[in-house]
Amino acid sequence: MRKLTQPETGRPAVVLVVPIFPTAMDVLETEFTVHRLWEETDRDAALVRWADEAQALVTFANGPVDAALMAALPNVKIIATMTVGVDHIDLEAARKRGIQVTHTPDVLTEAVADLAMALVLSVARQIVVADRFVRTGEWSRRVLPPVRSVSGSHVGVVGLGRIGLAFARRAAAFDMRVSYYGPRRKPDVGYRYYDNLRALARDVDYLVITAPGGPQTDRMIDGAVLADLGPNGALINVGRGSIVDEPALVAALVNGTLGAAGLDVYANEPHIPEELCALENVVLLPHIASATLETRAAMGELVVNNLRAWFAGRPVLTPVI
Ligand code: 8YV
Repeated sequence: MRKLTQPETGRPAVVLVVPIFPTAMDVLETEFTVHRLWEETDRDAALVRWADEAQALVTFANGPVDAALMAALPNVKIIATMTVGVDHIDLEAARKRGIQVTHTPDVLTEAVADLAMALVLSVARQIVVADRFVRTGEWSRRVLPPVRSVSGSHVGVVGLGRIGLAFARRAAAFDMRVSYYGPRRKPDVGYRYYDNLRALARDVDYLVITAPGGPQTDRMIDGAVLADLGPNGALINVGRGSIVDEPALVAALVNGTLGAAGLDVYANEPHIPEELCALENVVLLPHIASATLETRAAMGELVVNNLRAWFAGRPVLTPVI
């Protein structure tokens, strides 16, 4: 067991920044002394109280871990996030402090890819609009005009990583033509590679973002890319809101220079630009791509297993750094 300082219980102390999956929290409670940061009204005072004993931080997409939080808990040696994305963690600060960071890749790949496909279908076949059409009784007055087919259309994947590949498999099964853009061509991948994002946007009907957030992808989908995607194109984002220039996206949707969008992620969650709510051509989801019971349970288990490994002196299962 790695021990620095331990609370009176003899169990290592873990600070939970925000809630994670309930069963994972239950397991943590049985094996660790758990402090719940989000429940503290005086956060600074709580951090001072826990400063000596806290050895681990556990978090989720909505729980940023910045340099100040790490400095306030100087004995923290591992940060375990229940996400694959790590843009909410200051990795540079963690590196400088020699803090191990773990995340939860793989276990969420299929659920996120499912939701990306669901967004493509919802946007293309106007599922939400059609549902409203039925509920409001509009059906008895008129028929809903037909839309373009999904099968036979061309989809561009931005970031052909684990999730991008899982999405591409689904798209191919729907008889979509699949191309992709990313920092490099992937060997052994049958999809067409574009080394130019704007060229891809020009050629496709759907641009699906599965790339990670962070400085490398920050606002890479800008007004020019959206204009290239055009009035018949749709943007789907299950990556991170930071990848898209959100004001440019809103403007393009409002002006009709972009056809449609299906969004699970936003620049400043849970706040979204008000204009989006008034638009019929967007489907808006509250960052739920990984939110299936099976997936969240697996993500929670991986968080716990990473902590167990670290405290037992074994290599962690899914390190970031
Ligand atoms: C979210 C995700 O954590 O793993 C990630 O990086 O974005 C998701 O799993 C989740 O959907 C809640 O925000």
